Amino acid sequence: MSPQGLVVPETPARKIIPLAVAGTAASRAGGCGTATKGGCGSGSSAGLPQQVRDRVHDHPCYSAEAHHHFARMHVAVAPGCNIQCNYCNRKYDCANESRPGVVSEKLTPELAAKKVLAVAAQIPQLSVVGVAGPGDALALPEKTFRTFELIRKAAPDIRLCLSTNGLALPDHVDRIKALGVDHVTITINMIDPEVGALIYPWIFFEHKRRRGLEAARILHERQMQGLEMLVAADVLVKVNSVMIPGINDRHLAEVNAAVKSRGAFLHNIMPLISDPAHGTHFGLTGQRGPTPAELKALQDACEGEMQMMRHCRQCRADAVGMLGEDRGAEFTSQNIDAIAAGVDAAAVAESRAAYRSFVERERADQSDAAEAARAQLGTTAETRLVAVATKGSGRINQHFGHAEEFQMYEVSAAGAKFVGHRKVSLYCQGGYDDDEALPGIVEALAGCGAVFVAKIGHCPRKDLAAAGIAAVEDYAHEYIEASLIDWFAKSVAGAADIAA
Ligand code: CLF
Ligand code: SF4
Repeated sequence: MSPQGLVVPETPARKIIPLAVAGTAASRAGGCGTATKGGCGSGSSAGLPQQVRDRVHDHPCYSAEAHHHFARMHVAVAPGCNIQCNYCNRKYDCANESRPGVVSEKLTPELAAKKVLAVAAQIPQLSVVGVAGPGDALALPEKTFRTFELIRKAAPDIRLCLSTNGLALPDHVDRIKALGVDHVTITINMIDPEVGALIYPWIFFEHKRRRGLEAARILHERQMQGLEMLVAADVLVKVNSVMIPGINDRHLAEVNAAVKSRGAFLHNIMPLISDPAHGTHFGLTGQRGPTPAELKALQDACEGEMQMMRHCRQCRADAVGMLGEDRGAEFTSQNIDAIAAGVDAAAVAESRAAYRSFVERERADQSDAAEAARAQLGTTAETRLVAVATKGSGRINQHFGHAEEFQMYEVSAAGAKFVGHRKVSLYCQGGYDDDEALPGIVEALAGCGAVFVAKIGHCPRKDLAAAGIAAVEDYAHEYIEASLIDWFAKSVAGAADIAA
């Protein structure tokens, strides 16, 4: 049964799952959430101790699988910063954890807590609230901590998350732990101060502005100290690194090894976003960001050292909703009061719990389906890169024309592995300029053997085919992983319609 008030995906009879397996899944309804039998790709929690799995199971950033089902929100309570990054313009959000582009509406801790209740009442998928800017969460820590206190009281089951540049971190680890903040992100772009001096023109530390090598050395030491203290306190640490070609791209493998050896849980290497319009030092001096291929090559090279996050959407400091969507505009300081008025916090918490139970069953079923599909796979050395149009829930449930991004999977004898996403312009624009967007979308999907969609029109299907990309509608509304594996098994056997 679906949680009250929640629209859950339809579950059409699957063509690819033996009945006996579906029965097994049903009998595990409400089970312990062992949803990762492997194959989920980056961020998979397979192989982790159960206690750690439980802590990342519903965190959309710490678990690639969870990001299909759970939402996050950021509360923009931290306006100030204690360092300067060359990719940041203070007019915009902190680029460590959010995309520069639009200034967030700053909130007081009280308003932030109210906003969490308002959002939770409308988005039962909400599992985590983070403070990620628009400056640094620990530059003015009292606002951040007061916010966490209020949220903890109002919605104790929601996870708390914090993102910081790390400079002030060693001073606050005890408080972070005491407040029950179980997930902390540190942005670490270098371990060599020579590299750091090219990224950070100054820091403000112990009442003094420091520059150059001295600044980078202090920042590095504080980041490593903070990371070690968090790990010792049993807080899960994710490290974000901004990949800056020519500056730290070759250096990030060393960063990866250094943070892994200190116990970081997950590494998220993000592309530099650089645009002269943002007015940043890098934007104005023509520093480019990495290409998707360069980013993937670095992530691949670092994989194996530790878990790599590949599903980051570089969201805003006031982002709300599933990763890849932003419903922040629905919740402004003007309407939060009205939405929050009359919200019954206990009923909302019940609705979240019901949604979690539903997702548990769904994830177990998806996992069993993928396992059953994998049984068809032989020992082929072939791989296929494919794109999927999805609105979430781990299903192929979006029309080609409605997709603003495609999730990318690499399918091989090992299963279907999530390897990232590609953003595109919306194809379906109500009949206006539809065709103009198409060449860009086809280009963005270059290298894919197929694109899986809930539906697609004749015109884009034809253009994709001309580019060697098969449009596949056969698995509409079915599970992504099981469908891709099934398609791959058939395509390797020569039975599927592959244009490549
Ligand atoms: Fe927010 Fe960051 Fe927590 Fe996630 S985001 S504070 S860990 S709840 Fe996630 Fe957004 Fe990427 Fe950050 S997709 S930018 S990694
Ligand atoms: Fe900007 Fe964030 Fe860097 Fe501070 S830490 S300068 S807010 S990108």
